[in-house]
Amino acid sequence: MKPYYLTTPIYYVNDKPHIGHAYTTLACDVLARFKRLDGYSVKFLTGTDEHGQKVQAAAEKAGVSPQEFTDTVSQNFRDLLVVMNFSNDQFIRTTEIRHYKSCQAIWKRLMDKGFITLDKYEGWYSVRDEAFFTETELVDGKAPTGAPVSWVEEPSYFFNLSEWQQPLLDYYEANPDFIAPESKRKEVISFVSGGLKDLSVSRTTFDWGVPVPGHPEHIMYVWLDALTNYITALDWQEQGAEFEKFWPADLHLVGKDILRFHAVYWPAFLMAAELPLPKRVFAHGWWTNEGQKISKSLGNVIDPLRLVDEFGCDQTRYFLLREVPFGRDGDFVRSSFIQRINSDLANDIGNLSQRTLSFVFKNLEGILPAVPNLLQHEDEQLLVAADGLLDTVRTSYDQQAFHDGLKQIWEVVAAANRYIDQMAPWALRKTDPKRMADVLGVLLETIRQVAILLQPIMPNSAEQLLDQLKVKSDERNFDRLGGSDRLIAGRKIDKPSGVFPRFSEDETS
Ligand code: ME8
Repeated sequence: MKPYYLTTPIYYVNDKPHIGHAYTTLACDVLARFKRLDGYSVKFLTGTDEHGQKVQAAAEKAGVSPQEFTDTVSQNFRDLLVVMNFSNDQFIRTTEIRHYKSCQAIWKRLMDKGFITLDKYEGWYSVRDEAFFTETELVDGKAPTGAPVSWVEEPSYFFNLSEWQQPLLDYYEANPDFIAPESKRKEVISFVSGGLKDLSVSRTTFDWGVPVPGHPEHIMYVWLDALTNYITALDWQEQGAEFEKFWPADLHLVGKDILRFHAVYWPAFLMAAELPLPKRVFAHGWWTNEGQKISKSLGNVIDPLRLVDEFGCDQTRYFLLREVPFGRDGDFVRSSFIQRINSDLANDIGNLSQRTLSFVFKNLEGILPAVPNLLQHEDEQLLVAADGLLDTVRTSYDQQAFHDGLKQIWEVVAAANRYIDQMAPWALRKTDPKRMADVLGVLLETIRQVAILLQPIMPNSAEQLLDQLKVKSDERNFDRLGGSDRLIAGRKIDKPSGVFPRFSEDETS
């Protein structure tokens, strides 16, 4: 089986999980599930970033040690995985001993090659971004993100990032798919073309982090520490078999605010350490809430646990990936969410499957009909569309264009709804029962393919649909799609029940 390794950012534990965390991990989860069903051996990594000044300050505020603090808060992120039905293969924490070893090993490599040297840092630092800024980068005395900055003067080790400008530009040019979407790729190229400064990679004014080997008064810069998680998880420092199998990563999925760290610093560290570079870094956009920037001070943070509680897990998963083209910023509008639940899910696919299955249950004694051998033009049209879905959806997902993949699936659902109205099996019941069974066979086969393809997005609902269609669990992989396989006739279904409930606002609340 071909390997496929994909990662989410590791999340800072200074805060509760919010929609941003759920969104990135969701996109990875969908891709991981898709690739598994498509015959890949997948490793899907997520975890928590537990060092740095920001986390240390949060622990102090909570009145506990950083370790106790991270033990507690990191759990919130693991809880989110369960609630959102994420299928990660590993959860890494940067406070694990093996991660310390891995960071120290990469540090030694860079140091031995002469790429890290001791000097003194004088400049601006934003704790919120855990990033350094030059005077000219500041906007009204703050970081470009609006975070406060403070003047820092301390001895520091520096990584010779400036020397990696040309190798990075050459790499971007030779690997046009390395950074996506295209607009973000252009931004990175223009940033790097403007020249790179050497990067301060150690701090001495706090101690919550990985000590620099041989100089424990220095703590490694949290981003060098954090980025290294992607190879720690494969036990690269112990020459683990997983490193051999899965590195370089196929995809690092990140939010747009942290693209620079993944598309500039990380590849430079890896080149310097003579390790292969990841194949692709994709930066998604940011959500606003009903038109407003999301911020704690505005009190409009979107809690993914509440969304799942109110609207359902699969509904939330579907909405987040369908509503906004992945890679662009998007606005969370409650009424649009409800609209999608009622229209795309309850009406389009929910009704299609419910009325087809009910009809079979009532009129064919619940025995699944076969897809006819001799197809009429309309049957063929619908089946050709269903058979073609895997290829088009795969192409979209490979570009992280989840919204496009879903649109294509819904075009087939719409075609099936038109087909049922046009063929009117209820009218054929008396006049031509053989044709009625054929029509139902074509419909059920279309629903089967749609349900198999929807497993990565809505695992529970797709499972229920496939259960109702009596598709066995070993018949749900993508090698069963595309016309090579058909619905197995003759199996007896149970009385169907609706899989996609309507959502109505509780008038009393
Ligand atoms: O950056 N909409 O951790 P983090 C969409 N530890 N995404 C959003 C968002 C919004 N409104 N707000 C935040 C870190 N995000 C580092 C990563 S990786 C080696 C280290 C996204 O907890 C944001 O883009 O701050 C980022 O991907 C994630 O949520 C928050 O990460």
